[in-house]
Amino acid sequence: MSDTIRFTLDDREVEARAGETIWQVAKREGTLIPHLCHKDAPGYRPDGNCRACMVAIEGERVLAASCIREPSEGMVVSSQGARETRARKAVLEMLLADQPERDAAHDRSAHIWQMAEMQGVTESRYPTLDSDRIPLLDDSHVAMRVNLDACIQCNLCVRACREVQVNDVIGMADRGHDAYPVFDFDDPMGESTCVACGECVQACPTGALMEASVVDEAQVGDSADYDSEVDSVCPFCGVGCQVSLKVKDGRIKYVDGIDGPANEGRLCVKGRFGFDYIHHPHRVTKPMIRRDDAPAKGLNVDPANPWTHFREATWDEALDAAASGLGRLRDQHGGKAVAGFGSAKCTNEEAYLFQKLIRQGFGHNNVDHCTRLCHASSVAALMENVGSGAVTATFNQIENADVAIVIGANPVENHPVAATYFKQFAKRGGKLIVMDPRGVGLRRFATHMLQFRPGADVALLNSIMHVIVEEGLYDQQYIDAYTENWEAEKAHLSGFAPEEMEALTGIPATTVREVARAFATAKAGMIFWGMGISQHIHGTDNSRCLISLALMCGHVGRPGTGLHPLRGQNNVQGASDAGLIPMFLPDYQPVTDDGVRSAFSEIWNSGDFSSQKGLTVTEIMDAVHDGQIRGMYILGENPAMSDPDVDHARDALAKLEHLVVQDIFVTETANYADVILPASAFAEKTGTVTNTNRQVQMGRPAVSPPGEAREDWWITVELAKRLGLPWDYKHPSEVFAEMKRGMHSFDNITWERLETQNAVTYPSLSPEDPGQAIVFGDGFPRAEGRARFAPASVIPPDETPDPDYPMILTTGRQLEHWHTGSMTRRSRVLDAVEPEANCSLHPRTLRRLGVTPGGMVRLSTRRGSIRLMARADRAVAEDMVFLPFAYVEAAANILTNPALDPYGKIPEFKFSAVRVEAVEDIAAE
Ligand SMILES: Nc1nc2c(c(=O)[nH]1)N[C@H]1C(S)=C(S)[C@@H](COP(=O)(O)OP(=O)(O)OC[C@H]3O[C@@H](n4cnc5c(=O)[nH]c(N)nc54)[C@H](O)[C@@H]3O)O[C@H]1N2
Ligand SMILES: Nc1nc2c(c(=O)[nH]1)N[C@H]1C(S)=C(S)[C@@H](COP(=O)(O)OP(=O)(O)OC[C@H]3O[C@@H](n4cnc5c(=O)[nH]c(N)nc54)[C@H](O)[C@@H]3O)O[C@H]1N2
Ligand SMILES: [Mo]
Repeated sequence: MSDTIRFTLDDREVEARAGETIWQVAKREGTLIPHLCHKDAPGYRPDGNCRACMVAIEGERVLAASCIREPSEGMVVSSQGARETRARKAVLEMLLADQPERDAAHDRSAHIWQMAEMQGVTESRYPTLDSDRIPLLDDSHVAMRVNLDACIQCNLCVRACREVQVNDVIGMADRGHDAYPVFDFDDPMGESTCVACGECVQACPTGALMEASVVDEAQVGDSADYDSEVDSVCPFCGVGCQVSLKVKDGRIKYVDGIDGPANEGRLCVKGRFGFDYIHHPHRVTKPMIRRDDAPAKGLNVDPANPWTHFREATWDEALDAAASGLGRLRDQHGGKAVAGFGSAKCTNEEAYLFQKLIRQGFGHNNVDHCTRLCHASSVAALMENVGSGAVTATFNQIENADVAIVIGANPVENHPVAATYFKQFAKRGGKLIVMDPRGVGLRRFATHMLQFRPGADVALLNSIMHVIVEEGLYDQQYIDAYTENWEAEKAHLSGFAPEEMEALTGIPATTVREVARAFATAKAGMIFWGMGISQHIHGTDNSRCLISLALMCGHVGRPGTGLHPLRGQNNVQGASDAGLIPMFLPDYQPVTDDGVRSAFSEIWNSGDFSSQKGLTVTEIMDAVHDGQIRGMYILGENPAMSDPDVDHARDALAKLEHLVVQDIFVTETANYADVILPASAFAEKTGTVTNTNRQVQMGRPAVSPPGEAREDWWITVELAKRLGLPWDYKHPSEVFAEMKRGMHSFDNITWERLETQNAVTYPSLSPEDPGQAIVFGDGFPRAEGRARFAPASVIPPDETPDPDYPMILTTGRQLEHWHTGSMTRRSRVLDAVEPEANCSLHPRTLRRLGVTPGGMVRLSTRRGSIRLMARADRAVAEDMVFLPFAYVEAAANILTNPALDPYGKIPEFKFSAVRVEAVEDIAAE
């Protein structure tokens, strides 16, 4: 049987593919049939409720809604005849009768007006209905406006909220003509559980739901009133959503999601509403030099005047000062006196130039970035046992899975668009196994929620694998063909019966057995993980267990299978690939390999540099304290907030003889600078970034950098020249071309391709191949093509609770804020939603401490203490505190333990012993 259907559309013979509707075929053939309740975008199911797309079908008495009707063989369809055109006009006229006048419309360019124009409808013959039934304006949300007088009950917002983003906030109240969308139980939008992804606003065809930034006080607006629109990539997380930035008068007015390979049009609150940090008055717009009369270096937390200790300078003066300060240290003490932190927020080209500057300009490998605090341990385990640090499958592959594990990750808040796919997977019957000490948002969709003891991952994962071995559920064929060290792993696991591990994990053996069976017997299973796995002194062991689990079940290399550490920063994958790592040159080629170094010396046309692995982020800070490192160049990182035991890091920054900081704000780190170089934000520059899916995407400038701020790559090149390097790049495309010479991952990916296609996944096997979503189907990039089982033993956290510090502190993130807050606390919408430093404790714990929710507590560890507001949250275990690290006034990292994982050198951000006290008690002390 052929899977195409032949039918006649407007006197032409056409073909429909399986599952295509008449509307879709018509569109493909060049006829746009008007549509309102139907959104032509991935994820939107046709609903056929508005009747704006009626067509006539020969032999049928009534007209059919083309958006939902599939053609059948030999069908004769007419879309332009008098009868259906008249019917469609009538529908539009009836709907327009109830719309505000176009001049006073909430969105003068709303889809409904375009459709009316297309159908030749300018005014309505029908009377306006009684306006009493219209609910009043709802302006309770800072980011969106609800004006239901324009609502046509098309149900798109409900589908957007429930089916596309799976947030389940919007529903329809009442029936028929009186139906209207409500938030939760008819709450004002701003008081509902809405997470402000804005999908409903993007879907609404009338302007009933609008971005607040598009309408004026009178609720009148025009979404087409912009000067330019630019396709680029979201600057926040590693999902890499493609965005369309609408620019008016040199400012971003609003943002739409577009059909990128990772996001298919979806966005989250940060991507859609968090763009305005780039217009904040705190932007550094001129190069700055520390004043001669500035006090000793330290934190100046006066947010109103972060510039106090600096004076403006010209670019020439600032670059000369920056370069001569670093150059002098190099000349007096050797290149190793200067180290660099590059950025995962900048582009691939910028990351590449940064590591090249340190290696070529200073002769060593003391260059690192925030990956060290992030997935360093995951990458160490993946490199060691799989032979490659990147994901083996895109997160979107969950569409083909029947079971998925999400462990130590909170994607609903931290990778919200990826989470929409996870939620859809669960809704269509996929088995979702969530493992986290905290009851994270995804638990609502989980078939199994294992809320286990923090730090007990190895015990839990080994016990799952024990069951798989004991019950013979492993995939012997796969193991024989593609792995090594199985017998050792198998023997090792015998000591981890779930009945015995229960005391450590808190998870009943029966649950462990169920989960083991569900994962091992599935046809296709995926594993996703995050910081709950990586940020431990046994982070590498945690990841080794996940790798072993996937391998023994043969869940790698096929559709719906794979290992996926959810990468964090927008370009942490790319920055790591580009060699912003002390042990690796681009593409993870070891610095210790003479052949590799000589290949790069040749590309760079320069001499050799150190064959010694460089120091990592926290080791660099220690080396500053030891006096070995005296100067630093820090690009787009904020270690004065993000490093563990941050007082130690701040003291190191203060001790530096020369610090050059290149950022868009005077961050806490920039407070310690001698020279601040004003950079351009992502929306102001050209360059490529690589997301968690290995998708290389093109970022384009939408607006100009403010004042004299310049693109990061330009600044690094100017510094390099002043440090005596023969660099003459004039455009990022030249840097990209050079990168390709040393990086096979970019084979078949060219700048020109990215300019036209926006995204290519690596590896791409030919100039036409969009790239491989799944890798390692036929073996691994290791000896004999085999991945390796790496048995892991239980290691307790570095610091365990005791009578002085009886509880467990865990740190992490919240939906609205980005890391150290530098960007999101300067975004109007995001800061309004989450304005105050907070931590979360179980309500019973709060009661025991005598703290009412919203009251103040003091948290103290062996490193220091902070005060902040405490929230009640049943998702947190009774002996734990969850603390986000975005707030300088209560900086989480004053408390955290800098103890490191020996392989990944990642600190134990997820476990410290802490004391919690009510602030009233403190006052009474
Ligand atoms: N909104 C927002 N999104 C972000 C970021 C942000 O700052 N804000 N940052 C981005 C970056 S760089 C990263 S790396 C990602 C991080 O994204 P995630 O990995 O989701 O980040 P976290 O919130 O740090 O921690 C994840 C989970 O680990 C759990 N956990 C704590 N201890 C343990 C443990 O011992 N075992 C296990 N299995 N789990 C544990 C916590 O309860 C938490 O739910 O997010 C990215 N996305
Ligand atoms: N307690 C605790 N600490 C943690 C973690 C945790 O879970 N708990 N997580 C760790 C993890 S996973 C990470 S990734 C790190 C993140 O640590 P950082 O990377 O230090 O944190 P960010 O706030 O993302 O810093 C990015 C900086 O880049 C600047 N910036 C943004 N765009 C641009 C640009 O285009 N050009 C330039 N030049 N600058 C730009 C921002 O203003 C900001 O200062 O934090 C780590 N620290
Ligand atoms: Mo991260």
